Amino acid sequence: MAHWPATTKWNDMYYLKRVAGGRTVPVEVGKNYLSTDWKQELISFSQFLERIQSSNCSSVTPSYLAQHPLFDQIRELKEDICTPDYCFTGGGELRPLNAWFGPAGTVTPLHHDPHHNILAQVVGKKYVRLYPASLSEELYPYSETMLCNSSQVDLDNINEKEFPKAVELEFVDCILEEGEMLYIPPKWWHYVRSLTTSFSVSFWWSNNGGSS
Ligand SMILES: O=C(O)CCC(=O)C(=O)O
Repeated sequence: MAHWPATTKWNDMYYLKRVAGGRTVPVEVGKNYLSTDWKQELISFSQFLERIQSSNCSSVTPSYLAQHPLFDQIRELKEDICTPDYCFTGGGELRPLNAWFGPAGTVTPLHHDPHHNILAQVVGKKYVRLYPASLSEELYPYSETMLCNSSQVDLDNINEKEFPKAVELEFVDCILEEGEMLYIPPKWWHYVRSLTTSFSVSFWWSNNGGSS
């Protein structure tokens, strides 16, 4: 990623404000999308940048610009990104790129997606934990259709009585550092926590003719 213009430009809040400040974006507010206090708000990108700055110096619940196709909305930011060649393996289709931007402490709870994924870390760092797709039963997915790709297990506070099978499972984890990309295979469970202000881009693609 060293050649991406984003790696130098997106650390500069004034640049982000200049190219995107006046635009409206949806942000998630609350512990995470599975918690009862969770909601979405539409605010200007400038307001969001201010929230990131104040969130990093207080304990307020972080706002998270999560899984949003920001690059379809703001051409300048799209031009700062280079799609990795890996995304064209398999001959399938690249889906709209998603932005994941927020302060330290945002959490994307354990879930899986049907696509190949390269998660590219442009600004800051994140803790990422992965469990193989084969462990679905041990991770207690929700039964509701809307949430059936999410686990009921809260990795920050595992309820051992309710979810005993989740306790001793092996996993792989890493700290995804600025300038690094991580490949996440289809249906692999992943949990992500930002350790600093963090701006990532996810590239999702499918195999030719397949749903995964
Ligand atoms: O970075 C995050 O918070 C979550 C990323 C993710 O879930 C994804 O790329 O599919």
